[in-house]
Amino acid sequence: MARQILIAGNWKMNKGAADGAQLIKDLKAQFGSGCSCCCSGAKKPEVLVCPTFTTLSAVVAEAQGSCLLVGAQNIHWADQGAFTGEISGAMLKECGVTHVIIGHSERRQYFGETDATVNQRLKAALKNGLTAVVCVGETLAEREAGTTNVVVERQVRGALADISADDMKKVVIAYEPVWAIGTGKVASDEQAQEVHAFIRGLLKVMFSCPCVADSTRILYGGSMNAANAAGLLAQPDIDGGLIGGASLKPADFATIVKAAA
Ligand code: 3PY
Repeated sequence: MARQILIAGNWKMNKGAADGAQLIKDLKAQFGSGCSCCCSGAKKPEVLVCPTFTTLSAVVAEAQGSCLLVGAQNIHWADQGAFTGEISGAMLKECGVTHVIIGHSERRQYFGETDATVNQRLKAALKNGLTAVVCVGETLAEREAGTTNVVVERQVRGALADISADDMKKVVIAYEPVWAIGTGKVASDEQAQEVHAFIRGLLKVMFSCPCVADSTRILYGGSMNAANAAGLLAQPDIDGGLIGGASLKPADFATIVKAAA
């Protein structure tokens, strides 16, 4: 099954509203009017940018009329209430976002995110009609101990607990080996493909409908950049990328999008 490629930029805690809007202007200039590099031709990668909460509205406004999609980097499971520092799905929708990243390893590592909270956040995203990019990935110690598949399986099963085959239409999985995040180290094409194929096989086991495994997009994340994107994106089970630092550089991000087209 042909899966539409998704190239997603995770801006992390970078770019305030003015800088974020400027980055969108620069991206539009890279893509040409109407984002021709990603909106024309037979293959049309989706392009998503995920700024900080306070930058969302400015970026949504600047992205209007272009092919750029806008997402957030987190969502709380409650609709409202005493959850200092959190944000609800309704609030994100009010800003005009359509996507949200959930369970990034930085959230798991620094903010106590667990498989259970990832699952709660995912349910909130789906309830609010948002497409979720759910992140999984092993640490270096786990890889060296030979437990990559065990860890990734636990994370995927935990994140997707009680999620139906129908819900999966709005779920994207991002495999991001923790040892490749912010380190400049990248999984080889083969290492990445191996885990992606494992995740797809797992989805086959988890969902009785085979179309779930065939149609769910699995992105690679972790130091994907303009130089290594083409090799990674050529792998049969890699359906796009979740890009950190390179998504802040318009020319590099555009190169990655072009590599996917
Ligand atoms: C990275 O590429 O470093 C990322 O964390 C993408 O989410």
